[in-house]
Amino acid sequence: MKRRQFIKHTSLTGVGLAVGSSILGCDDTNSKKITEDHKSVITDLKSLPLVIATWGVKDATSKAMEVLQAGGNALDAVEQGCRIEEANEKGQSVGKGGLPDRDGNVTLDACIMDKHGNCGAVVYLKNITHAVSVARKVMEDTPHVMLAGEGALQFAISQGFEPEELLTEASKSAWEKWKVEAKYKPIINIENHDTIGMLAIDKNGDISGACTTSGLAYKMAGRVGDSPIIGSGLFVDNEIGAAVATGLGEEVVKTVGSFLVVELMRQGKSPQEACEEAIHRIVKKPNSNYKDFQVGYIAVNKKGETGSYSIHQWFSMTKFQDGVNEQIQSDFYNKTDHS
Ligand code: SD4
Repeated sequence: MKRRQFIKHTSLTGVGLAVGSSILGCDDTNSKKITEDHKSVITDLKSLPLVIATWGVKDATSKAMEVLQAGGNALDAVEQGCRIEEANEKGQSVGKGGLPDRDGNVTLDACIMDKHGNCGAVVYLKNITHAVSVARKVMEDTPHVMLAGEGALQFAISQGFEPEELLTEASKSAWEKWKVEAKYKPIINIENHDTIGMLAIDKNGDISGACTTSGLAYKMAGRVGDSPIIGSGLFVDNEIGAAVATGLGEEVVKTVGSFLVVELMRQGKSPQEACEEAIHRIVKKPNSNYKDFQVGYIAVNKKGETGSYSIHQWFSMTKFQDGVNEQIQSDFYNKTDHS
């Protein structure tokens, strides 16, 4: 996948909520009439619904947009969108076909968060492809926020999820090659795509998000990253906006990254500025060895503005808005090593 083109992409579209949700789905005739009188309003009308996701996952954003266009809510959209990549065996960092831990076990982490601030998560889940849907069940059908390991698996089975082998031939053979040298070093970017984090705003202007991953390839058995941790891998505040992270989870957890991005937006920063500041918190730490790892954030605010930023080049965001489903290269911090 070529990621040669660099596009700075702070979206300035969308102040939809200012004009009220009732007209967001209005027909063309109304749009034109309003446009003639108030030129700025046309952007607003076009801006919602919208969906963004980490990396190049147009099939996933397309599925989410299909749900949103049909009048579905943002929660259904992000779950359905993530399921596309979980089922895609070619993606080796999510769901079925994910790369295993050092011992050859595929273990999944996922979480989901709705417009009310409800959330659910699963960690170290084995043998169930759709971890994001199990996370949703945890949120909706238990008094808890997070289930781990065997308990998460048993819960999933009790909810009708079918256990299956998640280690595909391709991932098994990649693991066997890795075992020859067994170097334990996080890879900066996995070209193709990586952890999928997805954020959506529906026609009512409500926000939800989800995040799903098989975590770092060849991690230590039992290791859990940022992706299922509310506030680190994902955070949604329906009054302000939402953010989701990808990359070396340990670094995201240490800075409670997604919560930080949302709080920065609460203080008035745009999604782009907030993502940049959250990355700066990581790279500007004394003795930060940021040259050795990647972290990327994407964010959306209540107005439908979006942003993304990473430490290194080649992080991207897929965005579906105004009928355009596109992969956009992210701006990044470390320009000196990528000039
Ligand atoms: C983790 N953040 O488990 C995930 C993995 C990831 O790019 O996003 N890799 O740390």
